[in-house]
Amino acid sequence: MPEESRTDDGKQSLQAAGRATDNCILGRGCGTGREKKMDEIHIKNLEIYAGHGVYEEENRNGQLFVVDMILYTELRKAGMADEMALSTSYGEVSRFANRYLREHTFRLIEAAAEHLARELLLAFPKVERLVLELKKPEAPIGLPFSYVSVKIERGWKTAYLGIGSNMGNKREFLDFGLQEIKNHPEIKDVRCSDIITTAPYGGVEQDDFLNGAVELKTLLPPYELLAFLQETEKKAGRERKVHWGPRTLDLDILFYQDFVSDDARLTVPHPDMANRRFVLEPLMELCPGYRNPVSGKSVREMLGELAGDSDKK
Ligand code: A4P
Ligand code: MG
Repeated sequence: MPEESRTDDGKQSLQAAGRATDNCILGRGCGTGREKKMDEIHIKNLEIYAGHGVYEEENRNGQLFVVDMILYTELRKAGMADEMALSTSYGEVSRFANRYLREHTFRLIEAAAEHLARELLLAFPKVERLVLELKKPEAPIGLPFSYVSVKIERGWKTAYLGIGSNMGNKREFLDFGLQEIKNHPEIKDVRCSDIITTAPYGGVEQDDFLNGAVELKTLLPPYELLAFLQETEKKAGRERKVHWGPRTLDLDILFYQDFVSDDARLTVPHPDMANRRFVLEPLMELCPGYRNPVSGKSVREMLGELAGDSDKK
């Protein structure tokens, strides 16, 4: 893959992006790629009696666990309307956590916290992310201490994918890929651009492509999202014979929130996107104001710079 280009003024541009208006056509905050400042609901020292531990008697007898949570969400509408349905009930969250930790048994508090955070994020859709601390004040250590704990932050991340096909029934392969994405339990709010027919880019002589872009929210970290997409490509009969060659289904991660990685296994943002009309045009439909966290340029700016130019070969 080509080396990505970093600009010195990337950081400054990102600050400017924070002031830019949200161009997302859904108006749900996917406009710039930066994590939004959110309101918070706090739950402190919630006491739950449950059976997590590596020793069998801990599982059998149970002990006290104490949970602290910060739920990041929007509270403005609920605050203005004084309406519970517009917020997330701290009572329901507390009872959910109590039930979940009592009904399941984990050896590690790491596992108990990880699974509880996931289940809370799936069950309470207004919560964008949360910080969860799980304390174990009666851990069998044999020394005086007040508690041991793990503290994790988890949440929904917005990602953009490029999808493409230029073999067989291209439309069916794209529909299959999209359906797999929609069916994943840790992916939601999936939106696809129009699908366009594009001439092959990159010098390999091959059939025309169908291309599009997909917006989604996911609980999967970047490498887990990549693994799922590669698995989906495989299910669609994808074989890797020629670099940049024909494929039944290609699923690339273009952006993952403001995550940056130049690892060959996962390069994000996609390093060549600024040269690819077949990537930028579908993205323009979904998120014109989204800023590349490396170059600081928005999708609209990248496409503007490509205008007149055909895809650079
Ligand atoms: N990889 C690194 N970063 C990523 C990322 N952000 N998303 C790694 C997905 N994969 C990423 O990919 C090769 C390796 O890239 C993987 O092992 C993965 O870990 P691949 O899908 O096996 O091979 P590829 O797709 O042939 O290579 P590459 O470099 O990803 O090519 P692109 O960028 O997918 O371009 N012309 C038109 N009109 N439309 C197209 O869609 N696509 C390509 C391929 C060429 N010409 C095209 C189109
Ligand atoms: Mg690819």
